[in-house]
Amino acid sequence: MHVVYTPAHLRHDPHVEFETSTAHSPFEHIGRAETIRETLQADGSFPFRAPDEWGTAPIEAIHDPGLLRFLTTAWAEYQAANGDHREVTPDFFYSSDLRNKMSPPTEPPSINGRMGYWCFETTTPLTEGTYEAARGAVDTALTTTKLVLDGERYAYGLCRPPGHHATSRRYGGYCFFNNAAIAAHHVAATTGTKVTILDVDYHHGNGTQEIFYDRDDVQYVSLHGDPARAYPYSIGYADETGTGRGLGLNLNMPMPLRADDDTYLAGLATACDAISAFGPSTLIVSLGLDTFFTDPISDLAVTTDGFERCGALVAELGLPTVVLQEGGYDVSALGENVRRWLVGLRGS
Ligand code: OKP
Ligand code: ZN
Repeated sequence: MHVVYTPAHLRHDPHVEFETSTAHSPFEHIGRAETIRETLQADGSFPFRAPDEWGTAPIEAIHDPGLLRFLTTAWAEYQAANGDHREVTPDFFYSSDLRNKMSPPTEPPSINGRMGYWCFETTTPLTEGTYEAARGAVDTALTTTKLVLDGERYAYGLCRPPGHHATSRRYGGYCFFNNAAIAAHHVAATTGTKVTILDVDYHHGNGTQEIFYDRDDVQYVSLHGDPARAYPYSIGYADETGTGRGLGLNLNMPMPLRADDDTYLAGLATACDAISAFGPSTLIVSLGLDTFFTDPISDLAVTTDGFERCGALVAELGLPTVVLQEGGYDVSALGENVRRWLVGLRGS
C-alpha cells in the first residue's frame, strides 16, 4: 500500500489555539503528521511517494471560488492591515441572523470582516504557509485517489491539514479545503460511478455532509461522537438523511460516551451494510484516530487492536479504497494507530 506524503504540511505551523475559553498550544500540529510518517517508514512495508500538482480546478469544483481566493492572500493582507501577527484568527463571525429581515450578508471589504465571513470558529489559525500546506493536502488526496483509480487496491494519503469540517463556503475545525470531498467528486466526475465517503473520525464531518447532502452519486456515512455533546454540535444527528436526489444517502451514527471496541465495531458493521446496499465503485475513508481511548479532545474508547479490527471489517466490503488522514490527537499513539488500521485493511 502506497503512502502519499508531502513536507508542505510543515508550512501550517500554528502555535496557539483558542479553545474552551483559553489560548493553548494547538492539538492539531506538525508533530501529528511527522509521527505518522516516521511510524509508517519504520514499518518498511509502505512505499512512500510525493503528490503530483493538481492546480486549483478540483478545489473550485467543491468550494466557493471566494474561499479559495481569500485563503491565497488572507494571511498577508491581515499583516498589512493589523501589523505583524504570527498567526491570525477572526474576532468576528458573520451570521445570517444578524441580517434577519434584510438581504443576506455579502463578502465584506475589510480583511478583518472577511476573516469572519469565510471562517466559522476559533480553533483554526492561518499561518504564513497555511495556504501552501492546505494545497499540499488536496494534492495528496487526489494523488492517492489516482493510485486507486489506476488499479491499486488500497492507498493512504497522509493529509495535513485535515479536511472534513470545511464546507463549500467556510473553513474551520482545523480544516481549510475538504480533501475527501474533493477526492470523491473527482472520482464521481471522471468515472461517472458512485462513491462512498466513510468518515470514522470522532468528529462529525459537517463539511462533507453539507457538500453532498443533495447528491445521489456520493453517499456519506459517518460514525462520530453524538453532537448533543460533541463538536461540531449543530449537525451530525441521525435524522439528517439527505435531501432531494440525495435523500437516504446520508447516514449519521452518533456514538455513546466511552463506546468501546465491540460497540464501535457493531456500529461500523451497520455502516458497512448501508455502503454495500448503495453499491459504490470506490470507497474513500476519512480516517480519524481520535476515537482512541486516551485521545485528549474526545470521549470514545476504541483501542489499537480495535483499529486493526476496523480496517479488517472495511476490507470485507471488497472495494478499492482510498484512505485519507483526518484527526487523531494522542500523538504518542497516533502513528501506531494509523499503521494498525492500515494493516487491518490490507490483511497483513
Ligand atoms: C478536527 B477533526 C471543543 C473544540 C473542538 C475543534 C475540533 C476539530 C477536530 N471544545 N475544536 O475532526 O479531528
Ligand atoms: Zn476529529
